[in-house]
Amino acid sequence: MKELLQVYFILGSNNTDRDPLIVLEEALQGGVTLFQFREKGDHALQADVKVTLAQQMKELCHRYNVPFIVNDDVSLALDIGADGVHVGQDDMSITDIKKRCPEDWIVGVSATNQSEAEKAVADGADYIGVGPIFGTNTKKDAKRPIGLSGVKQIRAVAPSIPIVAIGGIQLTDVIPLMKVGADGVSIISAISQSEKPMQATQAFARHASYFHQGM
Ligand code: 3NM
Repeated sequence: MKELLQVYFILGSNNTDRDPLIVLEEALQGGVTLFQFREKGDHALQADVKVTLAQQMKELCHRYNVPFIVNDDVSLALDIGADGVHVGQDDMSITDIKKRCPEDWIVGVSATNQSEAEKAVADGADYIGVGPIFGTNTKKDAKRPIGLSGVKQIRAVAPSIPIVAIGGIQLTDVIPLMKVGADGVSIISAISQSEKPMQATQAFARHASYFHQGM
């Protein structure tokens, strides 16, 4: 799981001005390790159009042997045969998801503080998304940034759960975040808004693996 979190790309149709399938494919070519479909916020697609895009993205990820995770929408994830879900604190509980989902599903949850992280561990989450680390324009209702010290504090109470850091992350943040206990980074705009998503992803992958190889 920790290796899958190294370059965790998240994308919805409104995170790019280009065709999201092309952006996703370029990122996959650059070395995305795990992908999350997150169709939320202004102009988010609904109903059939959302399902179709999700299906196309899943097929694309599978062509590159990258697991495909759905944000929040457990029914959609089950319907289209996704590899897991990521939920927030206000969504379906990990316990309820685990009752409904295939055994090999990846189930992740967001955690902003130590108590949310401890609960995620107790509930059996496969990983936690810790953040927001920095300010972000991508999520309008993001909480107050917790910085590197927030990751360090969460790592102290949850020593073994896989942690992916999220929120405003740029390339130069990767190694500092891994030094304080993150196993990987979750990125939207630094890849989706890049003029060259493949090269941007390659750079994230290089920084993450550089750290893993013992620097
Ligand atoms: N969740 P970017 S921050 C989707 O704190 C999301 O849980 C967050 O986008 C959290 O890489 C965030 O463009 C936005 O900042 C991440």
